[in-house]
Amino acid sequence: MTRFVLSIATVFFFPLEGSAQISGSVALVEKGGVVRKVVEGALVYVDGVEATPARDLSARKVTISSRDKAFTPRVQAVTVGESVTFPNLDDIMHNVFSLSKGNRFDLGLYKSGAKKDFVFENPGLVRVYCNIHPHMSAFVQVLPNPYFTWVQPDGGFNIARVPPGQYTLKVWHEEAQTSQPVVVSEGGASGVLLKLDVSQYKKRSHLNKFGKPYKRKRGKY
Ligand SMILES: [Cu+2]
Repeated sequence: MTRFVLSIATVFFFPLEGSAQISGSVALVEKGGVVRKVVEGALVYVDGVEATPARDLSARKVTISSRDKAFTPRVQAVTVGESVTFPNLDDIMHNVFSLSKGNRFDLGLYKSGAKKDFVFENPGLVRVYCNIHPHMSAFVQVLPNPYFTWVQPDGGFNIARVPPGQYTLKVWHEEAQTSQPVVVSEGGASGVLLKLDVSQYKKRSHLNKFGKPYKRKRGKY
């Protein structure tokens, strides 16, 4: 009987997922040690959590639109098995594709107003491009668990309901990435500072969906 009462108490009063949070800030350090004033497109996530997901992400819709010959937003994060919808909001055709290992796809050429989905089945960074417009690029981070968050413009971040444990905290930004160990106690982990050296970043070019260089037509795209 005692055991029964205890197990009921465990279920109702001590939820399986953690109530601890990881909070801190991210600094993007440019040439000369200057810290960028506004942080945009930085993702912080916890690697190594094996507990039941604390957040049900199944109802949310993740979208990357093609608008004004650009992907918007340019960076998204999903958990393994989630899909992203790619609507074409332009008056011209686009062809969204990726050659990234584990999540290769080609949505084909589609017109204004149409949209297509892709389910991301493997963890990792996915580079998304358009086969018509070489300057269009986006990123999808496919993560094994839902313990991630976007960094606020002022650099602050907060990942809620993390189960206590020892993990690796990672931060990804298009221009730099880093990771460091984090110990999450019952009281969480606060004041975590992640510094990214973005001074060495160089924009990279890419090939089309056939693995060939893009062909410029009449000097325009
Ligand atoms: Cu395009």
